[in-house]
Amino acid sequence: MKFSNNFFFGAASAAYQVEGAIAEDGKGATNWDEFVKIPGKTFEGTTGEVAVDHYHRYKEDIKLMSEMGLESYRFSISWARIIPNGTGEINKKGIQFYNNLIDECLKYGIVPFVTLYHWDLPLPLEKDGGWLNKNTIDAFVRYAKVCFEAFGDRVKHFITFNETIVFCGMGYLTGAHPPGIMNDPQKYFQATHNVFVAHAKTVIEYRALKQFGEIGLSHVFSPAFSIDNTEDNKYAEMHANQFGINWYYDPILLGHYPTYVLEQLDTQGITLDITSSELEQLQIAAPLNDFIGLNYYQPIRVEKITEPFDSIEPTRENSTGAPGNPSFDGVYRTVKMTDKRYTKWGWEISPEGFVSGLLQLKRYYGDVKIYITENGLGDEDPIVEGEVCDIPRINFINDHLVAVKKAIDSGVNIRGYYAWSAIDLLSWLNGYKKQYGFIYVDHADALKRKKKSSFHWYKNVITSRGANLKINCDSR
Ligand code: BGP
Repeated sequence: MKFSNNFFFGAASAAYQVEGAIAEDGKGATNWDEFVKIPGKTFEGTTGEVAVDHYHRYKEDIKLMSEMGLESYRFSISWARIIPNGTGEINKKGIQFYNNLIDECLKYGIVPFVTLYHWDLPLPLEKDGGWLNKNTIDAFVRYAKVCFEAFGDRVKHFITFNETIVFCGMGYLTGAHPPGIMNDPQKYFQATHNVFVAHAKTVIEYRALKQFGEIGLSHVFSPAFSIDNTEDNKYAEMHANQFGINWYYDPILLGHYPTYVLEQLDTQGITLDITSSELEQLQIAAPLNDFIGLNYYQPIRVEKITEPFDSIEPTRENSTGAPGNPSFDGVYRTVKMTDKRYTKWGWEISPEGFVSGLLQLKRYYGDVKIYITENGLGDEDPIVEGEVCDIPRINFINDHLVAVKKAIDSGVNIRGYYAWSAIDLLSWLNGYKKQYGFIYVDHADALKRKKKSSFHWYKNVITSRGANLKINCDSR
């Protein structure tokens, strides 16, 4: 159970969830700064105003990460810190902040892995139509270029977008994320297409700059499995994977859309504004893309809907990953199974589903380079005699790292693992109650940092390159 020396053991975060300082040093407002003001949108009305104050405490945080032995830190850049209104002037103080953060990582030999878009869109762009407005594509490409030129000498790993399916799905189908629109598949698919084009144009731009680093994007990886072997439910599995995996991965890795989904959209009367030059950009960019990032939390179990059903009003709870929802087109629903294990938030715990999904991905896309850019357990960590004893997180990450190793041994080209998250942070909709970090943040005591049990455990994993992982954990 040893991982090779060129495999990154990392951990991740995102600007809005850790930084705070939302209006400091010239930063512009974002879609999220506005959205969280709407009553009922987030748990107890939590906002990113302070978050865990990483903006001011990044030195302390990076030092702790280095004590943990972290090899790479995945964080995102807030577009509105770099270009406050999204398209206009560049904010020198924003550039300075990320220069400092990057340099701090490098000081300790931690490789910075940078996400350019982890959901916080400059507010003026959202007001002008956000990802439905094709001007946002060009604005993003310019912002990306500014980042490449400012940071590319030291940052050699860039992720363009984080989880298109989530910010577009929650933005235009369930309304749980900005811009808060519900049940509008037309807008949802158009937004995803515009994001893919923005990715493609950015990859082409990156190559032209000859920075000799890597670029890719991170997708949710939630492989669908039928609840049984009936023909109907197997069909539901295929349909769910076409819409949840192929629609997202094909345009990036193969440079075109899956025919099945295009035909389905046609029958559903969804017509997208896709130009031939955009399709050409997708094709040109696909072979220039270096890797795909996978954010794996859980698989989905699906069954075909055969009877008419009452649609479920989306709530914060049911739109954030717990099973029970019909698909937007009413073809299948996700199912909670009695023989599976679930987290307190109802997310299935399935390292075996991870391995099966990875093997399927390899069969479909071949030898593509993969980073696991997120994986972790959201929990309310127990505090025993002042110590944060997050044993369930240790078990979760242990079992998923074992799954990653199994997949590598079966020929899947995985080059790194980033636990979500390095430090406790703001969950978009679940506030501070749902914790993911190796480092605890005490909200009752001036945001003091404290090492959890998992901190010491992960340090050992990294030092031993996985030799301390427990392999026989099937009985959990
Ligand atoms: C992913 C996001 C992360 C993070 C994680 C956990 O989809 O990329 O930013 O939030 O999910 O989600 P949650 O906080 O809802 O449990």
